[in-house]
Amino acid sequence: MTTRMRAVCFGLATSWLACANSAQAQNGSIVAWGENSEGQCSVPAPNRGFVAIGGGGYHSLGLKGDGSIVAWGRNNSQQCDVPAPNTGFVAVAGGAIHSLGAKDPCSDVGDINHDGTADLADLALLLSHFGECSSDPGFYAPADLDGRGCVDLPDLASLLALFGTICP
Ligand SMILES: [Ca+2]
Ligand SMILES: [Ca+2]
Repeated sequence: MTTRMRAVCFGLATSWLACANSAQAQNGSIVAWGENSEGQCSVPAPNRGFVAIGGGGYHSLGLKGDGSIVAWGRNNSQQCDVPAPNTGFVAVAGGAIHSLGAKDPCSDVGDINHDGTADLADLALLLSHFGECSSDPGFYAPADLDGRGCVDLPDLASLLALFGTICP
């Protein structure tokens, strides 16, 4: 998967508190520096696979190539608690104490591989990860359609119910 970084963002507008973010396009890692009072420059491991980033007041956001968002730093208003299901995101941004994520219009129709249709390829993908949970090393979040942490029967039922759906 290509992991070219698409954006460089900055933290809080007051420059003396700003935490600047940059990135290396090769492996999609994030390099952060500056004010780190809330851990906003301490990118969580594994620091790879990011395709876009966003900066909040004292928190930072990274969008991964699998469509999930990683958020870290100050979390006093739950700005780092990405709502479930943490999948299907295509863009991310940070406000002073809030966060924003834009979803792929196809993310809720069972199109796990983002090719525009919920079909056999998605079923094969789901079945190849069936039984995996978020604590498992090979866990593939996009196959966890309901975002409850495991690729299981509700996800399979959901995909079968949406089978054949073409994305808008
Ligand atoms: Ca598909
Ligand atoms: Ca699930």
